[in-house]
Amino acid sequence: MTHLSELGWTPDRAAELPPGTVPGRVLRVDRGRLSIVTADGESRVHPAAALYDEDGVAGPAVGDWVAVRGELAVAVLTRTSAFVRTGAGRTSAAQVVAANLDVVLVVDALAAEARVRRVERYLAVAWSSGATPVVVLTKADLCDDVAAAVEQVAEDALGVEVLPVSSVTGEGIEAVRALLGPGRTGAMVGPSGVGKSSLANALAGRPLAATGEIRDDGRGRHTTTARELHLLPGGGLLIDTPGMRELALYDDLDGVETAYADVAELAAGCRYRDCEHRSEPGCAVAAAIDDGRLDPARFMAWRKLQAEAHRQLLRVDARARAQEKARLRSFHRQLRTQPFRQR
Ligand SMILES: Nc1nc2c(ncn2[C@@H]2O[C@H](COP(=O)(O)OP(=O)(O)OP(=O)(O)O)[C@@H](O)[C@H]2O)c(=O)[nH]1
Ligand SMILES: [Mg+2]
Ligand SMILES: [Zn+2]
Repeated sequence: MTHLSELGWTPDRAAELPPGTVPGRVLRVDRGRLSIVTADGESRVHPAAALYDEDGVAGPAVGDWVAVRGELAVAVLTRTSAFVRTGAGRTSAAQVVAANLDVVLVVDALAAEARVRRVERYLAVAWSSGATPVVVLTKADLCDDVAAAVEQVAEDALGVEVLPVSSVTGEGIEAVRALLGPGRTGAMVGPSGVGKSSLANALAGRPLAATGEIRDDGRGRHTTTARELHLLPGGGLLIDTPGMRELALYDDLDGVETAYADVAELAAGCRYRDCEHRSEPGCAVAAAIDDGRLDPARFMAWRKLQAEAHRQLLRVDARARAQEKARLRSFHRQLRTQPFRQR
């Protein structure tokens, strides 16, 4: 018998359970079958067809709580957070990568190039998940100057914890474990080959997941092929995901405004319609940051997503794109030099 709280269950979810059902947490989704864990242990169930919607985001995802009756999952309980990957084009649907997370571990390797830019994109999506993002920089054993690399990333990921780790030497593993106390759920997201599964194994102290070399021919082989929730010995829950080659961000401003409705609402209260929320008088966003109602890191993420959405809209217009690039450069320069008022 597993205590439900050990699976991350919170009593307030009980009100949503239809009569005659028990709660189960989704460990894995395979071709329409769900591997779940309930108080009685692990089993496989079928999801009721009614659980799926056109967008595909309502259907059960790894980390979801489902209401189970016999061998059928009859409802997906309201998510308290979700890491959602939006489609690359206008037509492709959004996808729930992992649900009901306390923390999103944005994983990248200290050995890789272009780290900051990559981490930035993942962080932007992580911020809209509703869970707390943390950056985990792996392969510290391969990096000559870990402190400098951490500092560089931390500068861009304002307000977000940045943890260097090595699954080989064990450096930093305890700090990650500390984020995943009993009943707390984390999901690892990041490119293929950065060491997500290796980190899962290091945290578990035993091989949970297959790991592998990535090929250098650019074709890229993904070692992990399915998202899966693992129960860690210390009581935490960890979702391992296959590397994402390309993390498409919102390609429309509406998506950004929906994910960041709180910031958008604040911005609507600024004195000037075209307020850039820098130092304009009557800026409601700056006021909210000052008195602690808005996390400055969330504000920064919103800004970056907005810039990204703009860029996506302009992708067919080369000239506009060049102009946009110049604007973005100065925008990022400003972000770095802006004397940010920390709480
Ligand atoms: N030196 C060193 N190598 C590591 C470390 N962590 C992982 N690796 C190596 O990096 C390679 C990829 O590791 P994986 O854990 O499979 O990477 P992944 O992020 O799970 O990759 P996908 O499943 O494809 O998304 C393997 O050869 C690992 O041995 C580390 O901390 N140090
Ligand atoms: Mg993997
Ligand atoms: Zn403003």
